[in-house]
Amino acid sequence: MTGQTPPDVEELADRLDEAAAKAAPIPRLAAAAGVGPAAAYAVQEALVERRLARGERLVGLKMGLTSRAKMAQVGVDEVIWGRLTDGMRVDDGGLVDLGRYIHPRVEPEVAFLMSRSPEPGEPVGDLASAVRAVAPAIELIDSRYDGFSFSLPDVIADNTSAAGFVVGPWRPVPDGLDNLGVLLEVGGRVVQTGSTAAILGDPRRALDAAVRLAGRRGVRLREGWVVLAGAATAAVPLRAGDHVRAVVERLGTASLRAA
Ligand code: OOG
Ligand code: MG
Repeated sequence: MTGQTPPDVEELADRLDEAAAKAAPIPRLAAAAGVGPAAAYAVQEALVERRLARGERLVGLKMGLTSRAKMAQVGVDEVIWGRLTDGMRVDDGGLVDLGRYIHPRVEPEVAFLMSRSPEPGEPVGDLASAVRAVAPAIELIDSRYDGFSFSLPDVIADNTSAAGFVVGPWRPVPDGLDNLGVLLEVGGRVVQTGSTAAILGDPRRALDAAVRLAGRRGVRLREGWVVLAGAATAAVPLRAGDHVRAVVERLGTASLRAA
């Protein structure tokens, strides 16, 4: 970890932790606290530390805003990353209790399973050998801010809105991952369509970004970790009774239900 930890990092992490625990939104906090992107990652780390202190385990990373559709939806245009814990995991086909969230949304994703820890600065071309499997996934995001509205440092501090994730069946990485059709269905109706090409041109680039950006903060991907590449389409609100499926061509389906 580099740089000076601003004195209010712990207090800001407490506010975000409490908002998530109570499912009660809070006003944006970064601008008033003078928090830029670097300090925001320190808040994120402190926020996730609270989960780890309660017994959760770090199981991977998520990339965010790796597609134009997502950048446009939230009005922030930089690639960001957050941390995934086992407490956020939802079984494939599992039930999500909406009472735990503020204004949850779902989005279709591609997940990678790491077979080893990539070296810092490892060329993108070599990263394929660090991946054991790939799967369709759904990310459940839930901004802890009023109106699902935030600046770049706000969303970084809020662990990039991470709230839950479903991973479908793992399979070996196919030759091409760069132009697979992506659908998001709610109740059997297609609500979003896209392509994996929307994810930085190829979801493998999201993996490269994960290695580089997390590496800058001293975080290295580990064997067995999951990496979410970032949504290929905009996210949609999750409502009670919804049955959500993400379908990725050649990879298959991941699903969840909301109660
Ligand atoms: C920020 C998280 C973005 C993605 O896949 O692009 C993200 C948000 O949209 O609230 O997870
Ligand atoms: Mg996402």
